[in-house]
Amino acid sequence: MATENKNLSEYDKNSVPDARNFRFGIVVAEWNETITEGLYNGAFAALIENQVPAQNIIRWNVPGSFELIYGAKKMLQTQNVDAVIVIGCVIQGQTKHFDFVCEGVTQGIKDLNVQTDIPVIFCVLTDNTMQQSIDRSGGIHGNKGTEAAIAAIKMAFIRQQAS
Ligand code: DLZ
Repeated sequence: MATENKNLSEYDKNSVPDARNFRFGIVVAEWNETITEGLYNGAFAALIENQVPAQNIIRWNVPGSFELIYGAKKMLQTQNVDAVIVIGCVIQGQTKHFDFVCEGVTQGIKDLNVQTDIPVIFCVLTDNTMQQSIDRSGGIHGNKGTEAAIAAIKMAFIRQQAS
């Protein structure tokens, strides 16, 4: 439930800041598309539920999770957003590719958070099986996209208050 924004030191962790004037970018990987669409739908619905106008939500697609870094960087540079959410799903296979993609995207998004002023929220599932990803993208373990959207609102608010 959105409440009137207070300053940072008064903030209650259980409430979600007023998000109606924020703009969000969402970068979505096309690999494991059924999962990333579920995560996107959860994130989009949570932003709308918190009064973010639909036209303030900018979605871009990229091929795979590794490309989320570049997609987020260009989103930050060109779209005047208050926070970016990156959405991907990497599932363990027979080769070491899983480790390289997970390591690359995690470090890349971390670097963006260190180097730029706009928060980038990490919504990349790194699971052993497809079922684990199904369970976390709108299944029995909820939707990590929803959690990412709430994190994005909170971080946009922190940036605004700390500017
Ligand atoms: C190549 C690859 C593999 C094997 N697995 C996944 C995956 O599970 N999830 C994902 O998002 N992307 C995967 N990719 C694609 C890489 O992220 C990337 O798109 C390619 O290596 C091209 O840079």
